[in-house]
Amino acid sequence: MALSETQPDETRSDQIHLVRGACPHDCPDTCAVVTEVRDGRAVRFSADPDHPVTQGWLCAKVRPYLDRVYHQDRLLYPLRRAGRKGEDRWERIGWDEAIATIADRWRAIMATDGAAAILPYSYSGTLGMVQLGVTNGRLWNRMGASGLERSICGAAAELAVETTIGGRLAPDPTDLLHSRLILIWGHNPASTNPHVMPILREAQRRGARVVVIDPRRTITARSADEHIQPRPATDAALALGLMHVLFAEDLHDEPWLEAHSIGWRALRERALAYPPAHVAAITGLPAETIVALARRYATTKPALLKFADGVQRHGNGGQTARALACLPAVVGQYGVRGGGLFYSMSGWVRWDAEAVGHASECPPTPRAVNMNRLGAALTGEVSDPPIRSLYVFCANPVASAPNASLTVRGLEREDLFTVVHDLFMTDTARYADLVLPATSQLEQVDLHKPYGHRHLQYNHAAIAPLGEAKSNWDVMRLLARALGYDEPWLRQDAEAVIAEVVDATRAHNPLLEGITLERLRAEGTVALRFTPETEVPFADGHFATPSGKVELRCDAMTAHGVDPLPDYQPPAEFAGHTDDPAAGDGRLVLLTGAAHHYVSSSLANVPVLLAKEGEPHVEIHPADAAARGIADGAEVDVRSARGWVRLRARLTTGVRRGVVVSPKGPWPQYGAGGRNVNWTTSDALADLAGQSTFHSNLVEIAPAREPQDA
Ligand SMILES: Nc1nc2c(c(=O)[nH]1)N[C@H]1C(S)=C(S)[C@@H](COP(=O)(O)OP(=O)(O)OC[C@H]3O[C@@H](n4cnc5c(=O)[nH]c(N)nc54)[C@H](O)[C@@H]3O)O[C@H]1N2
Ligand SMILES: Nc1nc2c(c(=O)[nH]1)N[C@H]1C(S)=C(S)[C@@H](COP(=O)(O)OP(=O)(O)OC[C@H]3O[C@@H](n4cnc5c(=O)[nH]c(N)nc54)[C@H](O)[C@@H]3O)O[C@H]1N2
Ligand code: SF4
Ligand SMILES: [Mo]
Repeated sequence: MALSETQPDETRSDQIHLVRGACPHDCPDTCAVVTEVRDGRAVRFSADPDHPVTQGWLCAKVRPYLDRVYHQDRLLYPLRRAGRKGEDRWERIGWDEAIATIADRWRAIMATDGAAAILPYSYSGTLGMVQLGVTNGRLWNRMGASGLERSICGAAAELAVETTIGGRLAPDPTDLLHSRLILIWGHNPASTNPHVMPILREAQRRGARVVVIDPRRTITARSADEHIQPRPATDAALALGLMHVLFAEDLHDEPWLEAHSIGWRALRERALAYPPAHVAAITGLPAETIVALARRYATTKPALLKFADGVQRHGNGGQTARALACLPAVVGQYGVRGGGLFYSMSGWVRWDAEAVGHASECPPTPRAVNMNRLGAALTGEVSDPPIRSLYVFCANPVASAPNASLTVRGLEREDLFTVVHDLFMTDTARYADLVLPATSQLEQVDLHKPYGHRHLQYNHAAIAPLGEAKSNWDVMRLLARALGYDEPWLRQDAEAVIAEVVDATRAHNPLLEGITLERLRAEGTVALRFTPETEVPFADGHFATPSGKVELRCDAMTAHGVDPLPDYQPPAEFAGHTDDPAAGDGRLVLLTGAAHHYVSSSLANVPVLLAKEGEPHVEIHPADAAARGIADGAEVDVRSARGWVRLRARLTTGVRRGVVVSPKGPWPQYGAGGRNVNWTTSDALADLAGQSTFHSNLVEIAPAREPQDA
């Protein structure tokens, strides 16, 4: 069987073929995958053996992907609510009725309140350009619906990195092989960016030192050469402490700073306020550790700093990301192969915004609602007009957004018309008036632009849609027609959309030279056109900031209400908090990062993955557990100012004292009392970009009490 045959033909039942695709999940690796199809059914799902990053293997969570595609709980037909909201009683209806119902309700809402009363809510069920990007744009723009501030994940770091160095431009992952020192800062690639791990291992074999900075001994930390465990949300202080040592010991790269940055003297002055002893008191690290790390960072080059979004999901996440993005400049590591910053690739190719959304042909977006405030928005924070209809796709906010009890209260509103388009009856879908069945990646066409490597990945449909499932974009096209919009860009099929967006983007981005729909379809994986001059980011010394330099002092921050110099302020949630067991109030900081076997709440209903991940749990240090009378394996109630969740305690010395860890993702409907950890997390916004603050979460933990009280 050759890989050449990429188009299934459902009319013939005797065919066996291999179909190229892309993993759609929110993961930087965007693996190239191959589906083996027999008689119209996918029988094997595996990694492309020839892809330079995928390297022939898939992560533990996506390996059993056919269990998701053919899951017995797949939604196959549109459903209409037949009971109370949340009661999970449904009746089957046809697509014609579903689409007509939505169009009628929306027309009525638009007539009385305007389209601003309709809120589309989506995030990262798939990262495809068509099924997420275009679906998130065109119809809503045409209607003039409310926009969504997409700030649940990494908004603060995205803005901080862009304003500091001019773009989210990371090196090729294989450039890590040139690094001598790699700082993995508040990031857990063994779970969240797995295909970088073999490269890290090889770099270590070649003599590189890997240092992980994380309050938890993650899988990544276990194989590092050094693991540093600061208090949560103190990373900006740690970074400024490193700068203090670098400047004080004359280890900074002054000629580089002079030539390529602005504001380094002001930054030096700021760093003066962070001597090691002071930073030790803030971070809970020995002063010697801070001094040693600074010296190593300055003298072991090339030195690379790699972080992702977990570390900035705190009240001070914006300034944390600013401080981290400044560090490579202080030691002159931007533009050096194997050095610099590895945050994200998203800036190399930015899809032509007009081709994606056609906004210039549409009414202006009336307002943007911060997705972290969904519960608040639905219960009164957003008015004039209030939100009357919510359309959710590629997202599961009851499971994944903060302060879930408020989200649920909003979704329970009888006057709110909610539509959820998903593959499964998620906890969010249970509160819908209409539930629409979505296709899986094997049943839809899309194009992917990874944020962790420098190729484009085309996804062919491998099988026909299950039941009556429809793709996101196909539903948008049906709704557009029902609403009477006849623009050609609301009618194109997915391939025509891809051709339009790729062509428009190629016109202003030489990295896409020679890349067309035809090539993408035929080759599946297409490398961006880097040249020796462009392959190392910033090698030309140019930064696409207003000054053309690294903006250590970044005046753009002022407009965002943030100090133009990085600084350390504890998150508001932690005001007055101490983790000193003798002096504190006994509350602990709860971190809720990635689960190894799920992607957010996606995949957290696949039996084999549920078994591997185990019961929803919380890791706690044995000393903290003993002080609360908690034994290993005991049920505990975890309670914050927002609410509580019941979890199973796992005692481990792998977490810092004062810190507890419960991975995100478990479905509330499988949890005790129908809850997950987001019943405790905060919907307060961070210092920058309306960022979520999941990890700035103080909780009390005690042995579970019966009966459970609210
Ligand atoms: N397996 C798996 N992979 C995923 C996901 C998933 O759910 N599961 N989610 C995907 C998504 S949506 C994203 S955004 C990325 C996120 O990718 P990562 O950022 O790598 O993942 P997180 O687990 O969110 O956070 C990383 C680490 O930050 C640590 N951390 C939290 N607070 C602090 C702090 O204040 N200081 C320091 N130094 N460390 C801190 C946590 O202990 C955690 O180990 O992963 C993606 N990949
Ligand atoms: N406590 C805590 N919570 C967190 C975080 C944290 O660190 N701690 N991290 C946050 C982060 S980083 C992120 S990115 C968010 C992610 O939050 P969400 O974007 O809400 O991600 P999921 O919970 O995985 O929900 C995605 C849904 O999309 C559906 N889906 C998948 N493909 C398709 C498709 O093609 N069409 C349609 N219509 N649906 C599809 C899936 O079945 C799934 O139900 O979670 C956040 N939640
Ligand atoms: S989740 Fe990430 S590592 Fe796993 S298959 Fe998908 S892209 Fe690859
Ligand atoms: Mo995310």
